Amino acid sequence: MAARKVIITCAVTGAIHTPSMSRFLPVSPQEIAEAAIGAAEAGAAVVHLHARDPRDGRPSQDPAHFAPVLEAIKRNSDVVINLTTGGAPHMGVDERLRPVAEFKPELASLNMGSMNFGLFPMLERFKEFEHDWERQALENSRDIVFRNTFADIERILDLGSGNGTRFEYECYDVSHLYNLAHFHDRGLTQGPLFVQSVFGLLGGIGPHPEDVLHMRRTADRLLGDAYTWSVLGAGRHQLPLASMGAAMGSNVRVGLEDSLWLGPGRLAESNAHQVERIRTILESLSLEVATPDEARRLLALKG
Ligand code: KMH
Ligand code: ZN
Repeated sequence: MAARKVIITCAVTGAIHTPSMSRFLPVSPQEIAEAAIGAAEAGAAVVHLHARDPRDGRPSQDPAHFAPVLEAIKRNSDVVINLTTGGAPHMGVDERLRPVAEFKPELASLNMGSMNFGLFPMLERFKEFEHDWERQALENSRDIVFRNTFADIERILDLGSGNGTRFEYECYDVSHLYNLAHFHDRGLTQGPLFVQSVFGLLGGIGPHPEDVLHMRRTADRLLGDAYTWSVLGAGRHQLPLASMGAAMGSNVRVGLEDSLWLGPGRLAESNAHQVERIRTILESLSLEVATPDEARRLLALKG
């Protein structure tokens, strides 16, 4: 029997971690592009991208900060590019949509509900911040709602269907699966739905194996064979949950957006290191890593 192909997504920088937390976090367009290309060479079929202002590393949705990243990646790799519509939790939806509106990517993230985004336990562990915006992020982080109303979601779906962009549906809890099923039942989404289930962020579902089982069973019940599953564990849960998901039939997501770590107390020196780690685990489970073109077929992307 042929081995199952597993899509590795690598989320290379995100908007949650800050440069003072790890000197390995990619910040400049060149660093973000190199990190994405390195991840692709290590086996990632998809790179999920945010951009940062190179002056101080703060998250940016300015297309001018994305353009050089996309050019460099496309010159060097056929990896699937997935652009964020989440941006950073403090941003409004207009700002968050700028890169997807401008670049019309094959794939983009779509967050399936509003939630508290509990950054502060993680931010509090870091005492020394080089930039004021990092300190402010810590001060504000108890009081932030990551807003994804039904109107916001519908607007992002509309934008995608106009551009041929498909989505990585980020589901941080069981209710987000119900929201996705609602849109699917209304005919506003088309399968295969790429469901990224996110575990271990305060404000969302926890990282317990029972949580993974519950999300899987609920997605099966609500979405049947209309969905393709992927698992993301935040922080130290990254590798254990990706491994558990893979053994249960999921695709996986790693990268410095989701975890700065390679092991206890050991910072990941690159995104590629995390991809190599999960790749070794997948191959030990007799699974094969999907190429970008295989991912395009599995997810029905426009290519
Ligand atoms: N930081 C991840 C858990 C987005 O970019 O739309 C969620 C994320 C959101 O990737
Ligand atoms: Zn993201």
